[in-house]
Order: sequence, then C-alpha cells, then structure tokens
Amino acid sequence: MLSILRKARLKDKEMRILMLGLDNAGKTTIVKKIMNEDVHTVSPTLGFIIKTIDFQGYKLNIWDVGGQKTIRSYWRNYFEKTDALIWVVDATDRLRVEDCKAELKGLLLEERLAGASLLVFLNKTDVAGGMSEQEATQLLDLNSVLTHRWVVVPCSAMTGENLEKGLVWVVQDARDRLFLY
Ligand SMILES: Nc1nc2c(ncn2[C@@H]2O[C@H](COP(=O)(O)OP(=O)(O)OP(=O)(O)O)[C@@H](O)[C@H]2O)c(=O)[nH]1
Ligand SMILES: [Mg+2]
Repeated sequence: MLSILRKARLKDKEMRILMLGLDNAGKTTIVKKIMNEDVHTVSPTLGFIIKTIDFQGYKLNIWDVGGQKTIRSYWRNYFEKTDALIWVVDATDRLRVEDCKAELKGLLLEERLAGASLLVFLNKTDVAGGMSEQEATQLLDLNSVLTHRWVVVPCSAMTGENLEKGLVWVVQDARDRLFLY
C-alpha cells in the first residue's frame, strides 16, 4: 500500500525511480541518453549514480545502480521509498535471460518495493536479432506478475527510441495512483 509520505511526495511531483537490471543491460547508457550526454563513454557502474531530470512537471530522481553479480547484494540498500522500478533488459542477451528473470522475481517479492510500478525497458532494439516484446514477456514470465502494475517498452539507449515513451508511462502511472488510493 502506498504510504502517506510517498503519496505526499507524488503530490509534490517528485518521484524516486530505481533503475536495476543485469550488468551490461544498458542502464547507464539509458540515463545518459535521457540527459543528452555522450553515450559512448560509459563504463560499468560499481556503485550508483543519481540523476535528476525535470520531466512533464515532475522531478524524477533516477538511481542507476551497478548490476554486476558480485554487487547485486547491494541493491537492497536502494529499495526504500521507490515509486517506480525500471528493470532494464538486454534484448540481445538470451544466454542470461533465466538469470534476468530470477533476479526480477526476487525483487518483486521485496516488501519495500511492493508499492512500486514496474517499467521493463527492453533495450538494444537497434541490434538485429534481439528478443521481441512478446518473446521477452514470455521468457521473463511477466504475465504472472500480478502484484505490480507493469509494462514492457522496447527501446534503444543508442538511438533514444522510446525512452521518452517509458518515462511518460511512469509519470502517468504516478498520476493515476494519486487518484486510486
Ligand atoms: N547497441 C546498443 N548498445 C547498447 C545500448 N545500450 C547500451 N549499450 C551498450 O551496452 C554496454 C553496457 O552499457 P551500460 O550502460 O554500461 O550497462 P549497465 O546496465 O549500466 O551496466 P552495469 O553498470 O555494469 O550494471 C555498453 O557497451 C553500451 O554501449 C543500446 O541501446 N544499443
Ligand atoms: Mg551502469
């Protein structure tokens, strides 16, 4: 259930967005593209980066946390007060899709993320042969997710395709929830 505090913050038009996913999924590149920064200079994130963007009258505080296996245990330090979870999937990484599914399932069981909406960014659509939206939905078993409001948005951090569409959903979802509870 949405806490009163969280709701107050949404009324203030401020959101805390947690961006997670396996390493190499493209989280940092997505954030850079959104910020109009050079996307060719990313390196693996060892800790976390917070970026604040003004979007459609909302202040989005995006927490981009490194996804390497050895540091995934730190993800839990960032759960608190999360309004939306952005789960970034590398559409070209079929080899690790099971790992990707398991990590996401684990997150969705977290009580502290219970009130968060889930945007799945299916990234790297600029590369041919990647998973389609339907394929990823099936392989990640998203249709079984009933605890969170979710959507899959295929995107490319390289071209910027659909990044805005994803953020629009996040903000619209926040607006909807203000009226729901
Ligand atoms: N072709 C293509 N490559 C991408 C895209 N997004 C990211 N990449 C590449 O994927 C690699 C990993 O990108 P990062 O943004 O560092 O990935 P990350 O999810 O932040 O990884 P960690 O910080 O280790 O968790 C880089 O070489 C990027 O250039 C995309 O949309 N298309
Ligand atoms: Mg990163």
